[in-house]
Amino acid sequence: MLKSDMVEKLNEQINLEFYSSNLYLQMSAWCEEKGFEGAAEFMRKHAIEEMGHMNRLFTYVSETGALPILGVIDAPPHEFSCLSEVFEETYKHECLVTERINQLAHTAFTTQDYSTFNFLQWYVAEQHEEEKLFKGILDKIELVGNDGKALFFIDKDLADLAKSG
Ligand code: OFO
Repeated sequence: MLKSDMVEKLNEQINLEFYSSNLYLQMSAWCEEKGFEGAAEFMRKHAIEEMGHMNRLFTYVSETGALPILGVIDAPPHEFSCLSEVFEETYKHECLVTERINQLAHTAFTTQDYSTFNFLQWYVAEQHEEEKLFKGILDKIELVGNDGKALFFIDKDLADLAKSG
């Protein structure tokens, strides 16, 4: 049985995962509109992955006899100045998610909710991967620069990444 404070925090995380999914889906639309098809595909795939993160939490809350409650989800931004800004924002967002997961794990541990602490380990590992992934893309963009030709290759790279992931 989960403590009500823990349920509330897990529900907040459910909402944040929805937001992540919407953010990446919205970013995919921006990429598509600007002709970055590879980036659009990558973002769209990642939006689906975020729904997976949401679902995993939803199932856990539900299975422990508590009620998942879906709240209002903020609208994500839909205007970006360039592709590198999009990826700067994704990396910033993933760092925020990591912070939230760490806070959740801390609460679970300090309240001796070892079941939730154990459940959250998957997210701890996943956030490491997510930060690595987005930081890697960002570094690559910074390396090749922001001009058209360079971005063409970045876009191709993202298309490959979307296919392999
Ligand atoms: Fe991108 O990890 Fe969930 O939010």
